[in-house]
Amino acid sequence: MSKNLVQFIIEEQRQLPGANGDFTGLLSDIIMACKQIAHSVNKGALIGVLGSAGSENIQGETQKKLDVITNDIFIEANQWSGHLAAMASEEMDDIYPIPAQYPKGKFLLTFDPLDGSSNIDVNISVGTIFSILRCPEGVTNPSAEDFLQPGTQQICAGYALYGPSTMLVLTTGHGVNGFTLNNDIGEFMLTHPNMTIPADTQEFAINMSNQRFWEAPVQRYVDECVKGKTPGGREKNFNMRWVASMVAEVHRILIRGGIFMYPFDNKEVGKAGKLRLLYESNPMSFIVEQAGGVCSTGRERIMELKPTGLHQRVPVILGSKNEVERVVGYHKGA
Ligand code: AHM
Ligand code: MG
Repeated sequence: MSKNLVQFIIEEQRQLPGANGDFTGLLSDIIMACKQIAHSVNKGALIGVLGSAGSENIQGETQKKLDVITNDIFIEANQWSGHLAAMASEEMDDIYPIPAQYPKGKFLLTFDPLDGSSNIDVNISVGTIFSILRCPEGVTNPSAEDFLQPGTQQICAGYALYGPSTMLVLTTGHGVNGFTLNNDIGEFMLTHPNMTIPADTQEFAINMSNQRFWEAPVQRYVDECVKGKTPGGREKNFNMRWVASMVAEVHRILIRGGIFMYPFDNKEVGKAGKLRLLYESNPMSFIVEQAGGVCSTGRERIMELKPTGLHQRVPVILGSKNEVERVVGYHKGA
């Protein structure tokens, strides 16, 4: 029988010098939160969780009921056990310090509790993204500043995908492994060991309705993909997908390769793209790089960016190495 996720993490932790059960404990809480979210997402209209919450988050986006519910689930599951010093989420303006009645731990957690939530009312895949950082040495009451660490400092990143089956995909910096939720026994089982992204691909993902707002290098790349062998001058023809759920797009790329872009655009002044660095782009970059892919803004490696704000947005170009490097090359030449 294959391993379950907790067994896998315990075995991985045994390899790390000086590690204690803290990290395994934290991951168990995150796993529990993802199972609860899977349950709510799966029951949908039966338990009245679809539709708008009638509120807005700090990004000015209308929150769905499930955005709020899943944020609460993540907080409830992770605040009590003494592993965390604070949390930050797409759905909260400021950081969430661990309340005084609970012990404080040495980790910081960032998350997007329901990524792709515009899909929820139409019953299309959504996900949860999370990233674990160390709380800086000597800090017991972290501030937002303490979260502004480059992605290279992440010690773990993962996502849960609520699709036809529920999956959890994880890296601690030793490759990427995928687990499928067996609902009969309530455990995530290792089903996709050592996930790797092929270096070449014939599939691209981008929201084409933003085309007029892109910069010249992305215009050129997508134009060539669309035109393929003739008249595009590429050695192959391309296929396109857009799920509008980054978790689903990254998962597809981990399974069969591809390139995903939410690039710089000039749609709204002061918003460089759409995806947020700390709880979307960095964790996905950690996973994709660990699977052999590449992640860039077009100009810089995403994980080397020094964050400037909790909800900072960055352009994202990620996936199969040879295609991402081609787009980066077009930026250099521009
Ligand atoms: P969200 O976290 O508010 O759901 O937004 C992030 C999502 C990504 O999952 C997806 O790639 C992108 O937004 C889709 O954006 P668009 O609707 O502009 O195509
Ligand atoms: Mg999101």
